[in-house]
Amino acid sequence: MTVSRPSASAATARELRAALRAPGLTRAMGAHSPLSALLAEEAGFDVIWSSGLEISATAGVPDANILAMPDCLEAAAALANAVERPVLADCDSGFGNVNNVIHMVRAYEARGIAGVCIEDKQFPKLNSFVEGNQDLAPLDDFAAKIRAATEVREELVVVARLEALIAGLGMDEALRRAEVYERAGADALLIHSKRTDPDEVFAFREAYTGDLPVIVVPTTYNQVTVGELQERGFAMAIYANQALRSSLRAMRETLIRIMQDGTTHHVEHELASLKEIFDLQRVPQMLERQAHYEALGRELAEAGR
Ligand code: SPV
Ligand code: MG
Repeated sequence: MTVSRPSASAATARELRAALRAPGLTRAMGAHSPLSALLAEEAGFDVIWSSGLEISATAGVPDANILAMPDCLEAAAALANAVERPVLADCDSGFGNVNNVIHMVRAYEARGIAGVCIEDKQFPKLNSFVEGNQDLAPLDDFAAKIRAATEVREELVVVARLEALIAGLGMDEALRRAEVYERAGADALLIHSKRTDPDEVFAFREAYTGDLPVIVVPTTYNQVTVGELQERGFAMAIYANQALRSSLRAMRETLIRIMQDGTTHHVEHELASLKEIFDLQRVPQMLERQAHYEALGRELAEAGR
């Protein structure tokens, strides 16, 4: 998509760390492709969330560790290569045990990712909104992963994601784990909830007395506003899958119309123009570069005559 840039991991990791500590709410948008990451950046989101759900769905498989670490890494690295903003990568439960986490942290950092988020579920994990096994990893196992991740990284931000509320284990378990993950060295906590109101995450934020920035994913409690989250003291909101869901609906409806109508004429006005695609692909810049180097080439050839 864009010309490949050298790894920007250290700079974007510092940017992400600062954003998590800055006053005000940092907004992250889920992406699954460089194109969707570019759109998120263009819309003004501060951080790109490399979403396991979106990447799996785009590959046509469940979000259940069906894709392996290298698949997720390639997808996240492609986002990081396309945008300036930091990429925070969803790394599920770390793709295995502490050894997998160590390998993962080094690999992600080497590919220009700013931060990784590891959740305290068992491997293989299942998407938090799917009914099924949401069992947590033993506390010591996950604390070990967080400690190892923070000891082997250079600058990479390490987010510890708490799934106690998703697993139905209650607030005390979430708070107990939060305290341990903080002691283990996490840079931030992500508290996940599948409730349709934000009361549970508000209660967590109020009861958590530690020093780490707290991140939320307001998918099901989508009535919550940036102002409310900011007021409650959250550091970041991740809008994890809205872009994919919006494009899915649009694609499905367009395809059905084309099939029904026997022409694309009636949907044409609803579609993005080819120019919009060319602009996102940076075609004008490519042609400009080409003209520049072709002119230089002619000059060099002239001088050699
Ligand atoms: C993802 O985007 O893959 C996430 C968020 O992990 S959620 O789908 O809410 O679990
Ligand atoms: Mg995920």
